[in-house]
Amino acid sequence: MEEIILITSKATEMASILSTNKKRLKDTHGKCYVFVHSSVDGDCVGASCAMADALNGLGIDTKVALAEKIPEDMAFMNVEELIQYDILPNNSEDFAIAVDCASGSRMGEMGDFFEGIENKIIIDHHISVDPNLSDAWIDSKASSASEMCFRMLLALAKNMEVSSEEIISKRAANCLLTGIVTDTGRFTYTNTSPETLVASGKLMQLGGNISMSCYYLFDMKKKPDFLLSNEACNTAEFFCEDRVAMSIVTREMFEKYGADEDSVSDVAARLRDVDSVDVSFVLRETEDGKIRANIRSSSSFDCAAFASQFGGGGHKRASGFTVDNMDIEALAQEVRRLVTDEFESNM
Ligand SMILES: [Mn+2]
Repeated sequence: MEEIILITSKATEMASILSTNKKRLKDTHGKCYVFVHSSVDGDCVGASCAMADALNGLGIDTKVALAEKIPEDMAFMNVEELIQYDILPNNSEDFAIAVDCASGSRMGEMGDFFEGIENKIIIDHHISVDPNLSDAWIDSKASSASEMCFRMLLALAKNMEVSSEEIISKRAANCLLTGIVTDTGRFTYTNTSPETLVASGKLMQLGGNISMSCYYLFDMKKKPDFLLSNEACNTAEFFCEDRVAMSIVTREMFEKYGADEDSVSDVAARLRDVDSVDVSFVLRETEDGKIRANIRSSSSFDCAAFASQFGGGGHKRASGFTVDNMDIEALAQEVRRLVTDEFESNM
């Protein structure tokens, strides 16, 4: 049986770019910023905060640049001090690391700040930029950005001739494990590889706590959120011979229960799990007047390709998009039409 190797050549390349910049940042008093996508999730928060924690420990002044507050259910990660919410003027000495996304267009209000920094690396498991860019490590087979960041930090430890415990604190290990748990759906999605499990075992040894992450990110629900999630399931429509499910969640429904913005984040997966369903959609009106769509599939239906028609992206079995200036019923009608066409012609 082949030995499972976590430190690959790309992990090593990223680590060596970081060590080179460590010296430069120290000499010039530049700062390092870690950037993530908007509508944050456990993976991008976990990966970015673990990076900031580890790099600060190595003497690189690092913050996670975030335009939005992290959700309350991630408070257990205890990372507030690592986050900077202000957008600062660009300093030519700064260094940027994009994790779980590859360009400013995915970063909301932080996008221009990221694009304005010249020296940067990208660590991402979504395919959105040329994977051959020298300063990018794009691995669509990796379970999560957190798994990739863990492997990069192991390479960095090796490069600096220190132990992994010295670079990866208990908090960082817990952040990384939380990211892996999030993006693998607690190790149940097909992106869970032998490498993912070995990495997770090592992160447990470093202090990560799987059951805690699972409780806060998957199981714990506030009552208003639980009630809205149930209503979103109960009012879902099924079409294309029950192979498609769609739920529409309006502001009115949120207000009826006083439920949080992400209270329906589990609904797409619950609908997808119905045995006849190949693909599920949840459309919800956001607080800022947009419509957010989440798509999940259990079959060959390509969620990322579907989302790209609306300027979104993601993975084959899970994706999303956001639209502006559109009525939710009109969007639902458009989604019904497109998905019905696709089922009638290809599926
Ligand atoms: Mn991710």
